[in-house]
Formats: sequence, structure tokens, C-alpha cells
Amino acid sequence: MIIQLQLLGNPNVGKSTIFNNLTGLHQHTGNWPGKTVSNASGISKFNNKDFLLVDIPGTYSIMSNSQEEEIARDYICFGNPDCTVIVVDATCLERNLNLVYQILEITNKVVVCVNLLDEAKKKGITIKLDRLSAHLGVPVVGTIARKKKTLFKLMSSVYNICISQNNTFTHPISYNKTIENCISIIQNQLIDSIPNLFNNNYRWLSLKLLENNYKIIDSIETHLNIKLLNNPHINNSIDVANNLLLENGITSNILKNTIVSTILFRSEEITIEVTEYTKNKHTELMVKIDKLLTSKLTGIPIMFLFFAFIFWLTIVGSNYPSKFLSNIFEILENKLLILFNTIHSPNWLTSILISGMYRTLSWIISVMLPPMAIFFPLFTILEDSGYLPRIAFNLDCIFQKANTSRKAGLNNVYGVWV
Ligand SMILES: Nc1nc2c(ncn2[C@@H]2O[C@H](COP(=O)(O)OP(=O)(O)OP(=O)(O)O)[C@@H](O)[C@H]2O)c(=O)[nH]1
Ligand SMILES: [Mg+2]
Repeated sequence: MIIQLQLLGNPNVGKSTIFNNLTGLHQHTGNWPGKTVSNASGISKFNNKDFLLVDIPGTYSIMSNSQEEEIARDYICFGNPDCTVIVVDATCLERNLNLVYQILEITNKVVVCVNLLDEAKKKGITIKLDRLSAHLGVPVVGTIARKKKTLFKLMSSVYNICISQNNTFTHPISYNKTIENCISIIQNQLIDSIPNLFNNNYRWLSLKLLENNYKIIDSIETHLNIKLLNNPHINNSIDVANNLLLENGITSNILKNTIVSTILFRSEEITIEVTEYTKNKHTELMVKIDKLLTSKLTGIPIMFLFFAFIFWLTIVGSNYPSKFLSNIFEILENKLLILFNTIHSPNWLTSILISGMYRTLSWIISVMLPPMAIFFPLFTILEDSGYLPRIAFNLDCIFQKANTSRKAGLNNVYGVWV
């Protein structure tokens, strides 16, 4: 039997790197968010069991605000994963915990993978993994995705979750008393009306019904063929709960804001508790460089200087290896001509092979290869060093003024470069 495992998390936290290392496949990775655009799957073996891993596009939330969020959410609810690995970035835990809490409301078959521990160490950040695990009620494992051996513990935790029969939910988030009462009203009715709901998670669905989240209601109809709103008892319980909310002055906007802010507040609170900062020289230097590269005054001029240097290196610098290659090809051409004369090759054949094919090919190689061999590695260095996302950040405003979306702004920068 194949065990289904899905990798979820914010964009650019190392999901595909983990996926590649575990499956041996080659999903696109790089130092900017939004590379993985559709689900990818592959098999990994652990403890003599086959795991079907699904690499899901990164998302900051699953509250159904965009298509990616809906894909991720539906995958957790209806994809029947045996375990969900939520990959988080150790260098900015608070932002990542927001998604962790949202997923923990749906399922507790979760392992939290705190990745980029090496980057966190460089920045003087230590995450107390045990404490985080105690707060979340699920296993938490630290990894450096680029180092395959660090993934053993992750797979071991995943394995334990998959074989465990423990279905008790620990809900790490509680809302205010009125909202909790309203959840209970709908939840009791759902338990009576719909046996065996996915993950047996009636609480989360009750919350979504309280929010009037029609997209979830549609998804449940599509995936489970359950028409929730056709059931008068469920409808009645939603009405009772909504009236209770209004009696307590909680409109639908206040409800949404309360849910979001409760999760954000909890993420902040827990991050403060489980994170330790030690200032080091490296961190201070990086902060200074970061300011220089992204400030309004210096960011754009430095970017132009970088561009100028890279184009100069690519255009002027490549002349030297071009000349070198062309000289070598010329020497080889003379030797080939001598060889062809020695074997009395007819003139037309020598012309086609040497003056035609060989010379064209050698021109193309000597002219095209050096600029590419200079430009693309430089591009990769910029990408891996994290300067490219900073350029995108600097240009974001300009692209927005040109009425492109924020995402398009970022893509344009990469597009221009590639
Ligand atoms: N230093 C370090 N770099 C890492 C680690 N894990 C991933 N990376 C790098 O982080 C970048 C992003 O990794 P990806 O695997 O593409 O991230 P992702 O979560 O799949 O990103 P999206 O598909 O865009 O959501 C890549 O340049 C990786 O090489 C890690 O533990 N340490
Ligand atoms: Mg990816």
C-alpha cells in the first residue's frame, strides 16, 4: 500500500528541495517565491514502505482567497493524505505559523518541518523545536533541505504519524466564547446529520459554515456529493448560530477579522516564546547590506551598477574567450584542410564539410558559448545570493505604477533576466 504524503507551506521555504531529495526527481527550485505552479508527485522509499509525495505550490494562507489557496485547501480536505508535512522557514517563523494554524484546524495528521536551519543559524536565530511541538500538539522536526541526511528524522516522524491510529484532535486555536458557542451549535448538528465527515473534522466545517464560506460548501458538494444546505436541520443550526453572533454584535466582517487576528496573534505569541536571538557580527553586516541594496536612495543605482557590470562582463569580457576559441577552431580547420588534401577529397566535399559545416559551427560556438557561459552562472549566483528578489522588491513599485499586478511585477524582473 502506498502512503500519501503532501508537502505544503509558504512559497520559497524549500518544499521542492525536500521533494527532490526524497524522490530523486528534479522539480524546479530557486530563490524566489512561486516556482512550483502545479502539483508534482513522486515516490520515496522509507522503512520498506512506498510514500507518494505531492509537492504543492506554496501559499501563505488557505482561506480561499485565490486559486492556489483553494487547490491547497481542497488537497488537505479531499486528497486523503496520510500525512501533511508543513514546511516552514526558520528565519521567519511567525509568518509561516499563520498557515500552520490554519491547516491544524483541518487535520492533525501533520508534521511541521522547520527548514532553513542553516540560514537561521547564520542570522543568530534558534528555534526551540520541542517547545513549538508542545504548543502545536504535532511533531516538529528541524531540517536543512539541501542536506539529505537531515531529512531522515522528518521521514521517521512522518512514518510514525502514518502508522499511528490516534485520531484525537488537539485544536491549538480557540476563538472568543461567543464564536466557540456558535461553532458548537453547528458542530452538534453536523455530527448528527453527516456521519464520517473527512478527517472527522466537524469543528472546522462548522467554522466555515458560520463564516458563510460558499466555496467550501461547493467543494464539499463536488468532492463528497453532500448537499449541506439542503439539510433543514443544518440550515436551522446555522441560522441559530448567526443570530447568536448578531445578538453579541458580531457581524460577518467582525467574525472574519476575529478569526484572522486570533491566528495572527497566536502566531506572534508562540514565535516570541520559541525563538531565541543571538546577535552576531554576520547578522549586523547582513542587515546593513540589505538596507543598502533595498533602500530608496541606493537600491536602484546599485542595481544599475550591477546590471552595467554584468552586461559589460558578458559583452566585453566574452570577447577574450571568443577570440581564444576562434583561434583554436582556425588551427583545427587548417589541420582538417591538410587531412582532406592528403586523402584527395574532391573540392566540393571539402567545401561543404570544412568551409560550410565546420566553419559555421565553429563561428556559432565561439560567438555564442562564452557570453552564455558568463551570463547564466552570474544569473545563478545573483539568484542564489538572494539579490534577485531584492531587485524585484525595488522594482515592484514601478511595475505597480505601470498597472501590472504585484506578481506580474516580480515575474517581469525574472523574465527580463532570463
Ligand atoms: N541554505 C538553505 N537553502 C535552502 C534550504 N532549503 C531550500 N533552500 C533553497 O531555498 C530556495 C527555495 O527552495 P525551493 O525548494 O524552490 O522552495 P519551494 O518551497 O518549493 O518554493 P515554491 O515552489 O516557490 O513555493 C532554493 O534556492 C533552495 O536551494 C535550506 O535548508 N538551507
Ligand atoms: Mg517548489
